[in-house]
Amino acid sequence: MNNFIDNTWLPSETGRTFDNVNPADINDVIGAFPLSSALDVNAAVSAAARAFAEWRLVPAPKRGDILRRAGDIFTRRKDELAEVMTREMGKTITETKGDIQEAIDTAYYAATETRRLFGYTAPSEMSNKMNMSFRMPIGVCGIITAWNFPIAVPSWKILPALAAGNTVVFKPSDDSPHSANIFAEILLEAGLPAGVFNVIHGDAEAGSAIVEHPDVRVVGFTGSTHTGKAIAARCGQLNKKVSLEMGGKNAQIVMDDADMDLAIDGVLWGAFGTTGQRCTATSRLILHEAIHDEFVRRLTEAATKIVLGDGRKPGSQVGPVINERQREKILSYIEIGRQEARCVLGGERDMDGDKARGHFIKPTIFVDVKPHHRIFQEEIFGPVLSVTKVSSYQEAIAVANDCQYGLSSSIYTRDVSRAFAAIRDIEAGITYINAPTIGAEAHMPFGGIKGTGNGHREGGWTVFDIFTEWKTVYVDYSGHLQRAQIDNY
Ligand code: UN1
Repeated sequence: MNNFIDNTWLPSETGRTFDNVNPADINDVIGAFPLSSALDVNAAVSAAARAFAEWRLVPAPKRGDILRRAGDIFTRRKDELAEVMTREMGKTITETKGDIQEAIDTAYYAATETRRLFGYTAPSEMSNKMNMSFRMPIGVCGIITAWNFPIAVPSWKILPALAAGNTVVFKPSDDSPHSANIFAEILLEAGLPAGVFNVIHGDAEAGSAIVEHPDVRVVGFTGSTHTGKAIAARCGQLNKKVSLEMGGKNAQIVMDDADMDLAIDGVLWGAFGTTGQRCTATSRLILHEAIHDEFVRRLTEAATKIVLGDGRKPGSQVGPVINERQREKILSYIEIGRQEARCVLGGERDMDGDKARGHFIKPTIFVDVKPHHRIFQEEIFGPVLSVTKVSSYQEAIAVANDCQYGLSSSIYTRDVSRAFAAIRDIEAGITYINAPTIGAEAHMPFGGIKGTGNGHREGGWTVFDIFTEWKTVYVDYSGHLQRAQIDNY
C-alpha cells in the first residue's frame, strides 16, 4: 500500500516501509506502508501547490458537488470501511460506522457551506465607495492527525479545507494508514483533480517535513499535547497558521439530584467507549457525596458486565488499545493509580483466550482519587476512570476546573438553574447537560481551551476561520481621490 500523490499511488522514494498491525491480534499484519521522508513530502507539496493554481478558481459550489459525491461514496462504502478501520485500530464496528457517519455528515455539511462561505459588507465612511470582504483560500494545508478517529477527525479538517479552495497534504497516524488510503480512494472517485488531495504515510519525520515545507501555509493538527506544542512553536517561528486539537481530561459531574441510571449509562459510554481513547473521553468522575457510594457500587456492577473483545466480533463492546506503547503507558498509569488511590475494577490486561494476542486492558475504575493525583490530572488515553467525591456544586466546579486541559465536560442534574450555572462556570470548549462528554456533531464548533487548543474550532462554519484568510475590498466609484480618515473630518 502506497502514498497518494497527484492522484497516483506511489511508494516512498526511500523504499522504506512500516507494518500496520491489528491491535486485537498482533499476528494479523494488515500491510506495509511507506515510511516517507522529506523527499516524498516535497513531491506531495509540489503537486498540491500546482493544483492550487486551478482548484482555487473552481467555483465553490462546484467544489461542493465533489464533496457531496464523496459523501455518497462514503455512504456506499461505509460497511467495508468500518471493517478496515476496526481491523487497524480496534474499536467496535458500531463505533467505526459512527466514525464514518461523522465524515458523511461533514462532507454534506461542507458541500452546503460552499454555497455560503459568507463574507460581510459594511457601509463606507466615504461617498460613492463600497466596502466588502471575502473568505479566500490560503494554499497548501498540512493535515496531521491521530488514529482514534481515522476518518472523522481528518474529514473535519480536510473537507472544509477543500471546500474553501485549498489543497491538502495529509499525514495520517501510522496506526491507521489503511483508512486514510480509502479516504483518498473516495476523493479520487468523487472526481477531485490531481494534486488537490495527497496522502503521505510515515512517522514524525514525514510530519515534521510537512510542517517545515515553505509552501505549506496552514497546519491542522490533532494529537498529543507534546507534539502539538512543538508544532505550534515551529509554526510560530515560520509564521504559519496552525490549528491544534490536543489532550483532554474530561470531567463528568453528577449532582445529588441527578437521574442516576442516566448518569451511569453516560459514564459507561463516555469512559469506556472507544476503549477510553477519545480526546473527549470521560476520565474524571466527580460525584456528589450524597450519592457517591451507591453510584460507585452500581457503576462498578454495570462496568463488570462490559464485554471486551475483537471489535469485529459480534457482541464485543470494547476493543483493544491501539498498540504496545500505549498499552504499557496505560498500565504504568494504573500502577501510579494503585499508589495514589483504590482500584475497584480492572487494573490489568485481559489475556483471556484470543485476547492474549491483542492489547486488551480491562475497564478500570479508581475511587478515593484526590484532585491533585496524577491519574486525575494527566491524560491516560485508555479505559481508566478516576472518581472523586465533592460536597457541593462549587466544589464540583472547582475540581473540574483544576486541570490543565479544557476540551469537554458534562454535568448531570435535574436543577435547571444549576445546569445553566455549569454552562457558565465549567472551563471547557464543550459542555454537555445530562449527556456524556462524548458525542460531538459535525455542524457544531469542536475544540478546547487551556492546554487543549490554541483558539481554533473545527466543525460547523467556525472551521473556515482556520482554512481561509480574509480579503477586504474597497471599491471607489467616485472618480476622484478620496482620502480616508482625512477628507470627511
Ligand atoms: C476525538 O476524540 O479526537 O465527540 C474526537 C466525540 C467524537 C469525536 C471525538 N464525535 O467524542
